[in-house]
Order: sequence, then structure tokens, then C-alpha cells
Amino acid sequence: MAATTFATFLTDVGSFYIAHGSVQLTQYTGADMQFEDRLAETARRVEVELKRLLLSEKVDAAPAQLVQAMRHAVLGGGKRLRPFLVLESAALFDVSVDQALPAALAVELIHGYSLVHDDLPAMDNDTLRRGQPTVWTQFNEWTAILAGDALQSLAFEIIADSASRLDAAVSGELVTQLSRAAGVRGMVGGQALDLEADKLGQPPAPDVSHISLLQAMKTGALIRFSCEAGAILAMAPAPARAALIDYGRHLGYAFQIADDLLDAEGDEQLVGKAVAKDAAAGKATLVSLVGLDSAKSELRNTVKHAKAALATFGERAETLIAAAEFVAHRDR
Ligand code: GRG
Repeated sequence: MAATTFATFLTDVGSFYIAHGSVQLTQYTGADMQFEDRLAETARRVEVELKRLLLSEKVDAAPAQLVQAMRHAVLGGGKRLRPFLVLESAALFDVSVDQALPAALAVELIHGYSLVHDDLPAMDNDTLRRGQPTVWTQFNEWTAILAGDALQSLAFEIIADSASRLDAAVSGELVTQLSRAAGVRGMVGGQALDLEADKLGQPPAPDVSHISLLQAMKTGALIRFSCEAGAILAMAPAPARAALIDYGRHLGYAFQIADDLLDAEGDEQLVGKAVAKDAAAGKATLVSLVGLDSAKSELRNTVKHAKAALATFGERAETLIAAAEFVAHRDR
């Protein structure tokens, strides 16, 4: 089925699928689909599945405003890059979309929760996210805190609850690695380092290695997990898993440099959130520490390393190679 036809098909069946939850998603059809079409197709699939999840029995006895806030947080926006990486890394080993979906949705739920909490007044105090009011501005602070909490729990529930699709050892390993990536040694720890620097002025003079560590934890860990997930799902041999971890680390770093560049040079309308915040807040980023030109050169180098890590997969990795270019050159 061609990409555009499939898009129309998904839109048409969306409400049926949400209501009945019984339409099977088709597999990717070929390597000829352009990268951005492929990413957009995954975004549509993820949207349909997240809608279904947030109408399912898993939330149906929950307070209505809490569920509305969860829906506001995760539906109707976002590039869905992390689920895309899960599905594409899984595709390297011929793991089906059906098997990879719980991990793909789980990582997007964790990402959604992190954005809701990051936007809170106590953290980044943002009012705009994905071109929409942030959850705390649309609802209130306590609803935003609870919606984030609930999204995080739901993420782990859907992996743990996927016994019909996944081997128990696989779901156990996914839960272990996702919780590590999201927790104190990963995203939450990185956010703590970021807030310490921002609000307490610690360390007093952050250097490149401190910023790189902070970013590898804060944004890199979830991206790295998304790339590793395919190898976990396939129970792939250690060298293949290590190659995906290496790719994921470099991709996460490239993503963050690109994010800093977007903050420094991006267009608020396109990015969908406030820009030029880092400089206004006097925040240390790679761009502020080494300057725009050196940051761009570091980005090119990092993309090169990310691509090189995939050499062992040959042509099968062409979509992940294109993902590295996309991450580096995105405008939103
Ligand atoms: C609150 C525990 C906790 C953690 C927050 C991820 C994060 C940690 C904060 C987000 C702050 C931020 C904007 C970081 C820059 C990188 C980033 C995560 C950008 C948003 O991710 P995209 O571009 O967003 O994938 P979409 O909207 O496409 O999903």
C-alpha cells in the first residue's frame, strides 16, 4: 500500500479502530519510502494507538479531568521520534510492528510525562508546547503533576501487560532498561543536574564535560534506549546490541546539540515552543560554551560517528542512517 493511500486509510479507519481496537496495523511495505514519509506514517500509527490506549479499560475508571490532561499531553503533536527509533531498530531484526508497539508507546508516554513535568512552574515554567498551551496552563499544576505521574505508570504497565506479544524475559529486560533510562541514572538524574545548575548555580562554572554528561542523561538516555529496544526485542547477539547502543548514544548527543542550535537560531512558530530561552537565562549549553561554529562542527562529527556505528547492519540500516541526518538538520 503506498504511503499516501495508507495515510488516508488510517484517517478513515481511525475512529473504527479506536472504538473496536481490532484492526491490525500493516507492516512497513518497503525501503523505497522516503524518510520523512516513513516518520510521518509512524507518527500516525502512534497517534492512533495512543488514542486507543487513552480510551481503553486501562483508564476508563479514572477521573475525567486527569484522563483529559493525559490526552492533552500526548495526543495531537510531536515528531514521535522515539517510537520511530524503537520500530526501526526492531525492523533491523525483522521484529514485527505488533511486537515492538508496546515498547514504542511506552517510551513516548515517558517522553510525554517528562515534557509535562519539565513545563511546570517549578521547573522550566513554560506555557507553550507543540504549539499548544502546556498541560499546567490548560488545566492546573496539580493535574499536570498527576497526569505526568499517571503517564509514567502507564508506560510500564503496557510493557508488563504484553505477555501475549512478548516473551517474559524480553518484557523484563525492556522494563529494566527503560526504568534505568528514565530514572536517577538517566533522564531524572540529568534533569536534577540541569536544575541544580539553573537554580542553584552548581557547578559555578559548568564545562563541556559537565554539560555533555547532563545532556546524555537528560535527553540522551531515552533516545539510546529507543535504539537499543530493537535488539532487546529480537534477543540479538551482544555485538549487534552494542552497535545500537553506540548509535543511540551518538544520536542522543546529536539531538541535543541540534536542540541547542534550534534554541539559538530557530523559529518559534516552527519549533512550537519558546526559543532563545537559554541565552536569556544565561544557561550554559554547548553553544554558549564553544560558540555556534564549533557546536555545528561537533554536530557533524557526532552524526558521522552515529552512522559509523551502524556499519555492521549494512544497507538494512539506511533508515536509521537517514534518522541521524534528520535529527541533526531538523527545524522543529
Ligand atoms: C521532568 C524528569 C523530568 C525530565 C525532563 C526531557 C526533559 C527532561 C526535559 C525537556 C526539556 C527539553 C525541551 C529538552 C530538550 C530536548 C527535548 C527533550 C526536546 C523535546 O523532544 P522532541 O523534539 O519533542 O522529540 P516532540 O514534541 O517532537 O516529541
